[in-house]
Amino acid sequence: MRVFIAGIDGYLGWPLAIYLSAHGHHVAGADLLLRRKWVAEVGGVSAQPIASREERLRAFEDAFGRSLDFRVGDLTDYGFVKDLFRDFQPEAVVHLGQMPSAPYSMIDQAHCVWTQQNNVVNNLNLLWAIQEVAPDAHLVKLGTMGEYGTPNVAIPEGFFEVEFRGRVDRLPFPRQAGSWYHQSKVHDSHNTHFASKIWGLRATDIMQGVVFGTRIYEMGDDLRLRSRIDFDQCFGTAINRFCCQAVIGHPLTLFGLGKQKRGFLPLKDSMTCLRLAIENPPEKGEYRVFNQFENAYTVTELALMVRAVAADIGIAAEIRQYENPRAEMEEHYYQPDRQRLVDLGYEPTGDIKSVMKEMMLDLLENRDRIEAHADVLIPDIRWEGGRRRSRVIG
Ligand code: USQ
Repeated sequence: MRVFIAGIDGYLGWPLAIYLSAHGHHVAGADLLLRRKWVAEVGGVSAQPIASREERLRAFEDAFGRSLDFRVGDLTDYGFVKDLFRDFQPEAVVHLGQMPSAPYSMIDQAHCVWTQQNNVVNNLNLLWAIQEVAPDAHLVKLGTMGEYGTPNVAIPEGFFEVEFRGRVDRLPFPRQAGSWYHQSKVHDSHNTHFASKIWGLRATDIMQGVVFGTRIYEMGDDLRLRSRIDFDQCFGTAINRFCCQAVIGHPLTLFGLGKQKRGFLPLKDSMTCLRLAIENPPEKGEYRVFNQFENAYTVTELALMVRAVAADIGIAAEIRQYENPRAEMEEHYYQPDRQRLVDLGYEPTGDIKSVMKEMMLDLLENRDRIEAHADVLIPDIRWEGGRRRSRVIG
């Protein structure tokens, strides 16, 4: 299948290009290389060194014996997007090309507005380009489990049947985002749903949980194919940060009570799920929603697992509670469904400790890089506004 990846240079986009190519798909993509700039802006660095775009292209050619059409450009520039679609004629479009960090979107007015403008406009451009140039193409849009928030009832996959004043309907499940970034994804969901309805587009909106992992099998031993892994307060997500912290002997940073529960999934599960969505497109005019995660865990459960795995490889990791810089419920009900991908053949990894071990062994080789940037481990971006470093509370 001809698959276009928007955001092909990112944490998910680059592994997906390799993974889909290894599974026989014809891939092309675009990226403005902004992730590299954002991480530098917040003082971070990828714990694993990553190759430049040019080195990545050479490594791809060495691995697959063909060149990769990976263009540098801005998805908010409609002319750029339309030209790409005319040249490549995609059958599937995977949209991973957005600003993905909740804390980054909370820094100040400029970061909030930029995040929403960039994310909402570039998704609209992809929708328009599909409708004008490739109307049969299937949009696989990366949303987030965080769109739902943490309601005190079970979370279905996008829609639920509701009875109100004696009448019944199937309606979108309420979205209650927890950051300006998550809110941008809610806008995207509404726009994508609307576009499917009026233009008859096919779309899968992926409500993905928090991804972790340093590599996928298909990267082999070529270090130029490796993905980035961030550990700063903005682009480092919980398990990735905990593993980086463990290997340098920094306490694992639990925010607040640490009883916040989220869906998590290894990088390789994310790749499998995206492939299943791509290879099983919906009918024209169908907008469907998949909840995509391996399992739900509290952050304390994860920190304890990281500590246990660290102990197995001879590292004594300490867990500490820090003031929570975010406005979020620290103890809550959480029961999201995850059936539609299983119905398509997804088999959740199960043993996530083995993934954590693989990560820590990879990260041990790059301890110096993490140590040199350890000051980005303690958060200071606050949801109530302004900046103040979180103190230890327990
Ligand atoms: N947390 C800690 N300590 C840390 C980092 C995070 O306790 O050092 C806690 C946070 O308070 C939060 C939870 O872990 O309750 C998850 O935080 P995160 O930074 O791992 O993930 P989040 O900000 O929710 O965002 C990430 C990705 C985003 C994606 C989202 C999926 O950055 O792109 O949309 O995960 S979800 O969380 O399901 O919305």
